[in-house]
Amino acid sequence: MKPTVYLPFLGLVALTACNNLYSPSTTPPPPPPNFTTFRAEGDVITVANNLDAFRAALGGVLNAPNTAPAASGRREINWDGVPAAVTNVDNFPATFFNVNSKRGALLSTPGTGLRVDSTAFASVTAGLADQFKAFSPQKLFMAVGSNQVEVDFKLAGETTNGLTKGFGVVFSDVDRAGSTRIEYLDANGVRIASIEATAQSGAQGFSFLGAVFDSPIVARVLITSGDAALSATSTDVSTGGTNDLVVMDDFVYGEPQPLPGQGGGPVGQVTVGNIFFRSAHNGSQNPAVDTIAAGGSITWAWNAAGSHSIQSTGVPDIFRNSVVMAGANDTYTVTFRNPGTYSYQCGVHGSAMTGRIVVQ
Ligand SMILES: [Cu+2]
Repeated sequence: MKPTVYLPFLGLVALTACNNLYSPSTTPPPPPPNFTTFRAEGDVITVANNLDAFRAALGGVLNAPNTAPAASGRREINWDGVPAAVTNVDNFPATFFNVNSKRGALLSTPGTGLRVDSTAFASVTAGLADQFKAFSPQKLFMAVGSNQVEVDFKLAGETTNGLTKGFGVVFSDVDRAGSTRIEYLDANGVRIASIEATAQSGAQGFSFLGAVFDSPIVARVLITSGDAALSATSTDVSTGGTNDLVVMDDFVYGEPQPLPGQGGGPVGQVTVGNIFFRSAHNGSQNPAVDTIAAGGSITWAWNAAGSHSIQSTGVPDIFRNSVVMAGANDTYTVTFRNPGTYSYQCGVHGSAMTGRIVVQ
């Protein structure tokens, strides 16, 4: 299926030109960002083709779990590697995919929990045994006590907020157009897109839904998966119930990037704040992770008054410590001649304030 490109501001521009609704001195609001919607429904092959086009639009490669934040590429979650101890239970950890398996996605729900299920949710109620199929066998995902899940993006494995270029989900058993949608919010919480899945067709019943923007601007997505939560008495509209029950399989999204102002600075600059070290170059924070060439320097610059120091932890390599400084404009510079990995912390705040320098 060909992606549909939306240019939502064009209609308003045309209207303004025809009717002169606005005086010339009025500053128009910024146009909503352009995005490309990817949508497909049907069997595995149809949906996989659309998903591949979505991956290509994100660009780059699949970045493996637990690898450091990357400048490009994507992350994926298919639920299948989730340990047995947190499968088929109603309290799947919301932080699992940025702490246990670092992929930059924090989950939450207005419901009572999250569930990764290996029985296609027959473990919730036997009546669902034939309802849902797995796109990537065999585990599926759903909120508990709600049909909504939120995903907040972080730099992979870090606490720093991240922005993704696009996000998509493979849904199982969308029977009703409009029951299932993804809303995209920017870093200010402004909703910049809302797209709906089309109803599935055929025996396998998969729907893919995703959007790719021109640049990384999505801080959060809200997923509405069907009309209702699953429960022990759930019946889908396809078997005489009143609600369209829908669950989720694969999540695919662009590698989360630093927010503007939290990265993009020169190589080797580290911001010292209260209480964090943050790479001015890539936005990583606690730990601030910077890579420089042998012979290059790191300069730490205080961005506010506050007592901190640069203390080498000697793991595995050691460099010279600073004294404790407290001025808003204090700086400290070290030149690294030998390749290695140099971890450090604040001598005042210890492990609450950390960084790492990779010298190549
Ligand atoms: Cu400190």
